[in-house]
Amino acid sequence: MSKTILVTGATSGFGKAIAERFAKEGYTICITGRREERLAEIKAALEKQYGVKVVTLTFDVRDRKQVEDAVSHLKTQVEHIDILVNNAGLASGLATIDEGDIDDWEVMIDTNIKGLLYVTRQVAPMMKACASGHIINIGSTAGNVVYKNGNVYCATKFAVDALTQAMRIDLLPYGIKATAINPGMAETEFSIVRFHGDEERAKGFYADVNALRAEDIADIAWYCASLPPHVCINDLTVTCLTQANSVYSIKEAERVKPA
Ligand code: NDP
Ligand code: 8X3
Repeated sequence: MSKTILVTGATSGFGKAIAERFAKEGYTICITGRREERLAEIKAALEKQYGVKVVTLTFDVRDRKQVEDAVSHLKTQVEHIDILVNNAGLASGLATIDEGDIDDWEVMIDTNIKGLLYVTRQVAPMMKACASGHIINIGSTAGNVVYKNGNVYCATKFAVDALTQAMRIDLLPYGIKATAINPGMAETEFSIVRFHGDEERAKGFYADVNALRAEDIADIAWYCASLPPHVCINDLTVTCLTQANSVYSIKEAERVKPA
């Protein structure tokens, strides 16, 4: 019987790449997001290319009832969830604490913290019942070190770090692994969303930094998931070569190239 992975926020970026990486390994794939058409396209592509079963669930992680209904439906489609990747998330805006848009703050807190909790609360009991499973939370370097204007987004990712630690403790007796993957700058739709659809500004953010790709994070998720049963990566921070942490980065042009 094939193993099953549930990836939230799989309509683009990391989530989409993680779904594809695990489809390549023969997993049954459950993908979620709000954009139904994209989920349908990804399902068709993965089924065609890898011959795996793909289940799509269209819901907003901020809506507790939608999350409960979606996971209830999922239970009729798959027997067990081996891996949950809590990936759905976003930054909205970049402003000082005295000028930030409170609506942006609500969206980030509701998605990155409460959404992650709603999904986990539904899936963790399924894993507990089988005394096995792996929860991979996508944190961020923003959850290691706060950067200027990052305030609330950083706070949500600090919360993801705390919750990953908490999950590892609470689920320890049941053999359930909890891993935080903390990426630095990666060129996905992330900055387009952060800058409220300003694609030029988003492009400028990644100019000449050779940022991480979604596929890099997918390979890392696969690495964490494919280790022997007794080995659990607790947290893993990854940046591109021109970034040291969430505060310090340079441009490719500033890097001394090997002779
Ligand atoms: P993308 O914008 O490309 O993908 C975000 C995904 O999250 C989409 O599939 C989106 O789906 C989903 N999503 C957002 N809000 C909701 C919601 N309310 N309900 C359901 N799904 C939602 O960005 P990334 O792939 O870069 O981001 C993925 C995760 O990685 C996020 O948690 C982000 O904070 C984190 N991260 C990103 C980094 C980066 O530099 N790119 C670095 C470190 C961490 P849809 O819109 O269809 O609902
Ligand atoms: C996303 C990375 O540095 O853009 O979590 O906040 S950063």
